[in-house]
Amino acid sequence: MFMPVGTQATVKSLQPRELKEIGSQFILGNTYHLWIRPGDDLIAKAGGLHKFMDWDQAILTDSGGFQVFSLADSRSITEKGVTFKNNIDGSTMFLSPEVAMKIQNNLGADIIMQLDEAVPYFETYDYVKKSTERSARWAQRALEAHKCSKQQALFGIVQGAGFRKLRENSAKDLASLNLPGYAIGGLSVGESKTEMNRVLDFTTQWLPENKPRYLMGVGAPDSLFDSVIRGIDMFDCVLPTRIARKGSLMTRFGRVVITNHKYKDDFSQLDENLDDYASTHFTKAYLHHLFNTNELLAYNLASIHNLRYLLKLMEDMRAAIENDQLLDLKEKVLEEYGYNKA
Ligand code: PRF
Repeated sequence: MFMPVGTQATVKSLQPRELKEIGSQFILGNTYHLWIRPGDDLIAKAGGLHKFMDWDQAILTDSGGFQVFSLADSRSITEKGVTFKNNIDGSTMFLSPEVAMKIQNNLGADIIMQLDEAVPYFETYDYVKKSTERSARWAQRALEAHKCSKQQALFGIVQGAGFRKLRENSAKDLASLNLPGYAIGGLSVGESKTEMNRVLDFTTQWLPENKPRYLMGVGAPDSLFDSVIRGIDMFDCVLPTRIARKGSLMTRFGRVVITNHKYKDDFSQLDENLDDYASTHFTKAYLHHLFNTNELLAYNLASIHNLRYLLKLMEDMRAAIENDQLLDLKEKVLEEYGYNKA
């Protein structure tokens, strides 16, 4: 499955009912951002994140571990946790495995993530080893802090960058905690696709087969196929909604940059093969016009379209798996999308 990203308790420009209509069963929220604004206490007071944002399907919240990576210039890490300089008002904030659990217990998501450090891919072996072992200890602490609340499934996050032995140790450490699911982190952070596949090739074997495996931050069609083939079940990514807001549409025949002049008077549907509201009601010329005049509806329609493209792709993959036709589907979809062109 693919989870649209709703960092700030909203998938940018979409109403929850629109998300439901395109078949989204899960969305992803973010501990760090919701902790800063509006605060997890406020969301608890509102009755939890589902109620606050009126989303009656499932939610997964990420732990803040990605911000340890992306806000590297304004944070410091010790065994205890991570001190951040709040990027909104400059104040100092402390996030530990226990605090990340408390925040996520308050938010009330269905799946919650341990605090980890998403390690930069090209760090030295010594640093990655130190960081990955610390993340495994943080998983243990998260589990202890979480024991009182069995409603929420706690997932651990495998790190270890490109080092086989460190990935193996990390996966085995987490597997020994008998968690309900496992994520693979620290990928899609600047390494090549070949590198990512190489790491997946040796990492998934250490994770239990009967528990979901979640590859964090991946959403390009070719990577989705490559990862599902290697045993991954769940994904999230800002890609479809982020590129949508820049006017880039994911379609059966590849990316359509709708701001391109050639779409000015193209009255064909956004995508003849998709069944969502945006694709079935509007022409390329209309969306081109909306982007050209900076109209807000542009973001909504393009985002609905791209998310539906990916959710449908996952539906097709699930059906293909049932029929043992995943490799055929991969070849057809990627060929049409234009990946195999020299
Ligand atoms: N850790 C956490 N969130 C993440 C990642 C990670 O490694 C990634 C890496 N692609 C995306 N989101 N906690």
